Amino acid sequence: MGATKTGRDGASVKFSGTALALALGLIASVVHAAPQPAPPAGPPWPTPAPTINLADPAVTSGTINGVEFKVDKTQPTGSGVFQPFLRIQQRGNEQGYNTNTDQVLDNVQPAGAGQFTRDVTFNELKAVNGFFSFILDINESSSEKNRLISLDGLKLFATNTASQSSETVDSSGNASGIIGNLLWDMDAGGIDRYVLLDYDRIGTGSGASDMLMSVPEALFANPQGTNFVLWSRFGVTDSSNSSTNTTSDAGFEEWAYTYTTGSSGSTGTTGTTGTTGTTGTTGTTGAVSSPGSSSLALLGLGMMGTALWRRKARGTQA
Ligand SMILES: [Ca+2]
Ligand SMILES: [Ca+2]
Ligand SMILES: [Ca+2]
Repeated sequence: MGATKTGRDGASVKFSGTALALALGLIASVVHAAPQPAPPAGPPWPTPAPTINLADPAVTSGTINGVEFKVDKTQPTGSGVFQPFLRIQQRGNEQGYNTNTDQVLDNVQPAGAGQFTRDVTFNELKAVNGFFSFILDINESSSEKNRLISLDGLKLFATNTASQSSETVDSSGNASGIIGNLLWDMDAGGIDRYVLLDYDRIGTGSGASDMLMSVPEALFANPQGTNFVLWSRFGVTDSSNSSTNTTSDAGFEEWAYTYTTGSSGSTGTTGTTGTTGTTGTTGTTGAVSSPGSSSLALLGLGMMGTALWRRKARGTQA
């Protein structure tokens, strides 16, 4: 503090020097302001790094254990089948699996037949071009901080037990009481994987654009169960920086299965068989040709008339 005792003049000189330095700095910054630095490619990504980063604008798809995850903004159309079967919602992190039973884990209620959370049979699913297609519609707040969400757990089961209700979880908090044959696991082999999603890139609203998950047909070839169960968990991976978080917030996340109805094309071929029936009608037209003899007679009369007129005309001239 001894330096402050320099006296009023000294302090004044010191202040002027600072003011001058500030002024020079401003001029310098104005002079060097011409080239603007490029904006960052995306938010600082969370650690550990995502297995597939679908929030990164440079990434469009990735594969985990043969299942592809892809940014897909195709809206379901009238020509295809689009069936939601699981809605999950909770702040922080959330998990659930499709069942007809109400109030299981973080499933959105009501559950049951005709609802958005329900049992699904393998008979309902249909592979097109070798893949079963599932669509994920996320709903997060659109703010820079909250728009990210991590898909941390995903398991596919076959089961003969409908309307399951287990809420048992393991030491990591993942559902562990689902009865069935495990067909696929994102974290298979004891490796913790996750997919990072960005609401601003993937879902611009409920029922709009989505992420597409393509499951190879072979995976469901011999499921050993009549019912299909999908369990998923979101928001467990939390980013370590203060500008973003990957936890769950806002509205529900929704899974649906979808496929295009290529069978309508073959129905069109059946229509062609109907044309053969029309050929039969042509035969009937042949029968109508008998009254046509009268028109032939009329034609004959007409020709006679013309001949008479010619003769008459010739006669007048002679
Ligand atoms: Ca979020
Ligand atoms: Ca995981
Ligand atoms: Ca959400």
